[in-house]
Amino acid sequence: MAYNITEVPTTVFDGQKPGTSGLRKRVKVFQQKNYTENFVQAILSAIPEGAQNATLVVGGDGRYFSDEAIQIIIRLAAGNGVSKLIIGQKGILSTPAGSNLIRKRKATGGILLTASHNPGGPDNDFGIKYNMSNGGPAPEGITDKIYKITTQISSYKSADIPRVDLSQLGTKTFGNFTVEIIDSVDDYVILMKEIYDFEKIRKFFKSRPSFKVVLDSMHGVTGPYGKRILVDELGLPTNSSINNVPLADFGGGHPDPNLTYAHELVEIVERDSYDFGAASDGDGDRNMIIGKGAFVNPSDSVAVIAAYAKDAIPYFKGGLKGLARSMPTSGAIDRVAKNLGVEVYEVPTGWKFFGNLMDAGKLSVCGEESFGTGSDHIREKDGLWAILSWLSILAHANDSNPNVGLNDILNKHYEQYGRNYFSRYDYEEVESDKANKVMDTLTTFINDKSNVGKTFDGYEVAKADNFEYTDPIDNSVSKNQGIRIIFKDSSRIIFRLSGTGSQGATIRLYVEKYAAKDYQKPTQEAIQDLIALALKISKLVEFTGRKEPTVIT
Ligand code: G16
Repeated sequence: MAYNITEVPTTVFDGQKPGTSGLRKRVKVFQQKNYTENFVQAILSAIPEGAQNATLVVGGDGRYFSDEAIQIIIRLAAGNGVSKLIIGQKGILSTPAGSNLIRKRKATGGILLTASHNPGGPDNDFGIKYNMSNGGPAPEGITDKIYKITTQISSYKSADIPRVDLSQLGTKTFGNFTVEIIDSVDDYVILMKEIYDFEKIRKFFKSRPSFKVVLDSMHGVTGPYGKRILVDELGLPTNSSINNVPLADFGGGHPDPNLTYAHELVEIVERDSYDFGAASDGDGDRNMIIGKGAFVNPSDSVAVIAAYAKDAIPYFKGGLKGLARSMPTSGAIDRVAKNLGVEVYEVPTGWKFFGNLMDAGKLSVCGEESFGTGSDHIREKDGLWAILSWLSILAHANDSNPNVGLNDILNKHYEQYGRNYFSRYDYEEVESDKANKVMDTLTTFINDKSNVGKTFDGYEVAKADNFEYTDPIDNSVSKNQGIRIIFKDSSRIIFRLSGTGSQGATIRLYVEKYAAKDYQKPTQEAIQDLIALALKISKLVEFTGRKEPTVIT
C-alpha cells in the first residue's frame, strides 16, 4: 500500500533541549498539537547518516502516551524516507534491549520512548531520546543539533499511514516503508545467555534451596524480561518476580529503584528474609541490589563486579580492557582498577560518555552512583545485567563458601580495598532561582583560590573546581559538569543540578569519604560531618528552605 507525504507547517516550541538522557517533560506538554512531531522531526533531521533509507529501532517502557508517540514516529519516519522501523511488540523495549537490537540488527539508530525512573500517567512524565548506530545515547554534538533544529523548525513531513496495530507480531509493508513488530524479550535473553553461565547459576540455586530471590520490576518494562530469565530460564519460583506487568502509570508508583521509592521491596526482603532482592526502574536500565540487612551501594556494586568479572562472568574471561565511572561515583572502582593494572576513566554524569571508550576498545565495565551499571555488551546501562552479574558472583563465591551472602562479598571487598563511604542527597523540585543561588554560592567558593589549603571543620581543601571533561577519543570538551570540593584525605563534596527532572530543579549533593580499615560504620554516621560541611558551604538550607532532602541514597 503506497502513501502520500504532506509537509505540515508548524511553529517552534521553546525548551525542547535534551537533558542528561533525552527530552523529558510532562505528558501534557508532549500532547500539545505538533509538540511531539517537532521533536521527532528534529531527531530525523539530525541523524548523522540521514533519515533516507534508514532502519530505526523503536520502543520504550510502555508508559502513558507511548502508543500515540509511536504512531507519530511511524508517520514521520515514512514521511522522511526511512525504509524500516523495528518495533517491540506493544511498543515495549527495555532501554538495554533497545540498545542490543540496534547493534544486533545493524540499525541506523533507535528512538527510545521513556522518562526512565520518572513517574508515568496522564499527569506525569514522558520522554524521547535518540540512540546512535552503536546502540548508545546520542552524544552532545547530536543532541545540540537536535535542539538547534527545534528552535528553527517550520514544518515536518508526515505520511498518511493508517494506525499500526502494535500488538501483532510480523511485518507490514507500505510502499517502500516497512514496519516489523518483534518479540520484545527474545533477543535480549539470547544475549544474556551468551554473557553468563546460566547452568552455573541454576546449580547454585539447586545447591542452596533456601536461598530466596525476588525481583521487583516496579511495573516497569523489566517485568517480562525478568520473569523470563529468573523463572523460565533459571528455574526460580514464580513469586521471585513481582510487579512484573508493565503498566502505563507504573501502578501509580515512582519506578525508581532506591531505598525510598522501592520501599515495597525493602519491606518484603526484610520481613520475609530474602537473601537477594533487586529492583529496576521504568525502562530497565537502573538496578538496586539488596538483601536482608544488606544494601549494595551502586558505587560499590560496580567495583565488586569489576573485581570478580574475570573469574565469575564468562564474557570477561579474557580480562578487562578498562574501567570507568561517572565523576560523582565513588572511587571504589579506581582501587580495583589499580589492583588489576587497568586504566580507570572518570567521565561526566550520563551514560553517553562511556560509549566512545567502549567503541575504542578501552572500556569493559563501568557504573554510576545513580544505580546504573553495565558493560560493553551494549551501549546502555543494564539493570538485569547487574542482577545476573551479582548472581554469578554469588554462584562463584559459593564454590569456596557454601553459605555466602551479599554482606560476605561486601565485607571481603572492604577488607581488601578499604571502603569508600558514599551517599547522595537529592532535593527534588526546588524552585530554579533558589537552586541557582546555591550553585552561585558554590561557584564563588571554588573561584576563590584562597580556599585551597584552608581547613574547614577539620577538612583541608586540596582542589575545588567545576568538573570539565575532554573525551580522550574525539577530544570533545564538556564543561560545567559539577562542582567538586576535594579534600586532602581524598574525601569529596560534589554538587550538581540534575539533568533528568521535568519540574523545577533537583539539587544533588554527593559526599564520599574513604576508610582503609574502619568499614563497619553505618554510612550516614561515617559521612555526617561532610554533609554538615557541604550544607554550610552551599547555604542550601538558607536558600531553599529545605531542612531535609527528598531522597537519601
Ligand atoms: C540518566 C543517565 C545517567 C545519569 C542519570 C542521572 O539515567 O543515563 O547516566 O546518571 O540520568 O542524571 P541526573 O543526575 O542528571 O538526573 P536514566 O536512568 O534517567 O536514563
